[in-house]
Amino acid sequence: MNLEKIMTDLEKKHPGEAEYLQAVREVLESIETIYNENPQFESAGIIERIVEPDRILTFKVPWVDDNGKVNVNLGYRVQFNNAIGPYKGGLRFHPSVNLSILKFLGFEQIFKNSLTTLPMGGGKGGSDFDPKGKSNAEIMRFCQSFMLELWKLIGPETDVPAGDIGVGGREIGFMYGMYKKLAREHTGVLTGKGINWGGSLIRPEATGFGAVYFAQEMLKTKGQDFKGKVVAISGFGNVAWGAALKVNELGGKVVTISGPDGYIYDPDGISGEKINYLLELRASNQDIVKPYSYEFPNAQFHQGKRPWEVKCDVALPCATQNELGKEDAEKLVSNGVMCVAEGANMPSTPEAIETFQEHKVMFAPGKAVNAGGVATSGLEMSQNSMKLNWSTEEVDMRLHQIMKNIHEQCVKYGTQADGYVNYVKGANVAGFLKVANAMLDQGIL
Ligand code: NDP
Ligand code: 2IT
Repeated sequence: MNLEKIMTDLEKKHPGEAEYLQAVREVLESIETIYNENPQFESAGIIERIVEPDRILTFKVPWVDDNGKVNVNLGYRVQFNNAIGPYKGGLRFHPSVNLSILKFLGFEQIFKNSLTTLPMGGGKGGSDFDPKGKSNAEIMRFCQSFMLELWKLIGPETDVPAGDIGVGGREIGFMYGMYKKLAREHTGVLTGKGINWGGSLIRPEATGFGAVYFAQEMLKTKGQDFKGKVVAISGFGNVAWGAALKVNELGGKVVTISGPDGYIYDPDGISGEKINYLLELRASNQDIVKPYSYEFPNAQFHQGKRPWEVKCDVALPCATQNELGKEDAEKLVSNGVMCVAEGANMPSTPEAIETFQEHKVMFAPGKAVNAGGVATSGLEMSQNSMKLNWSTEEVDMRLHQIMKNIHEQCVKYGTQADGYVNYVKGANVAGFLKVANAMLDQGIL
């Protein structure tokens, strides 16, 4: 593989798609050796085929706001690769959404879904719609208009979207309702559904729970656990919430949460009633970080800053891509961080990852750590197919087992001669091999 040539060609073909190119480079760097050892991959053009999505669908989403004004947003679905199962991946509603971001997320999803051991291909979609400050009725009208186009492109055996930033249970409900009306079918076409109409127990918590189960396995390799550990978390959305709950349950202390405007440091720990209070704030569509510091006076709000300057044992970035840079990584290292596990997708920059690896800090990438979300989506699909509901214990047990299994795969393919586990390499190689072999079996498509 001539990595630099592949990257130069891709940059020419897709100029300015920084996040997509960043994600591709990381995977190619990890798999270079194994790719070169298996010439059948090269002769089947696996790299050239896997880096381009099967198709990208874009559409207009017109909707009327509460003042009667007509608004137009862009809608997308990137169907990246379906070698091992139907396209599967979330929908993101955020003003920053563009093709580069959705292509990076769809590309990552291929390998993440492969790691789960479940039959799911990779895809992603969303819109540049900003849910912040919108009324419930506006959210509903937007979701309905979005689905009016999307429904033709998806299906329970074709492409199964779910949530991501800005898309939670409420949005999935509105979109599912519209799909059902148009398709005249009650099927598992979306995951993250409500518990009374086809959803799975534990799906809301799954990404955060899974991330902490994974970090628990990392700590175990050093004979450690979460008891008494100080944990810095960024964001306070779906993933951060689940992670905070599980860290508390395992005896750790969560001292930070963050939003786009800054972070909260709460030395007393963020648990119990404080988490319920945060959920109330979130439901009201407000910024949540600043009001928290008014309610709990021991907590400090640091405007415009990121939580990575706080002394912690474990860091769980759970907000968004490229939110942890080289300087942040250096700060964490100098403060003695032991383990960094990515709840979000690609939150650490390549320079930050290099810093952790140079200092032999345990570091694991989003595609391994946060795979519990999509894995539990896969379990929701299984329950929908069987028309059965599993208990909380059953889903949680399967999720826990899947996370342990992903950890084992990372250790298998990522352990270096000095014993340090390169989880980035491990996750990329394990995820890639399964998909590449499936592509070999199925011919040039
Ligand atoms: P949510 O919308 O529930 O929460 C996102 C959180 O990140 C919020 O606290 C939000 O703050 C903050 N945030 C968003 N954009 C920015 C930004 N530009 N700068 C700083 N903070 C920001 O999303 P999720 O929790 O679902 O997703 C978080 C991450 O986890 C994403 O990377 C997503 O791709 C990934 N992920 C999600 C999964 C899921 O099942 N939901 C599964 C696997 C990965 P505020 O609300 O105040 O704007
Ligand atoms: O990034 C992700 O894995 C998700 N947003 C969840 C995708 C899913 O289909 O559950």
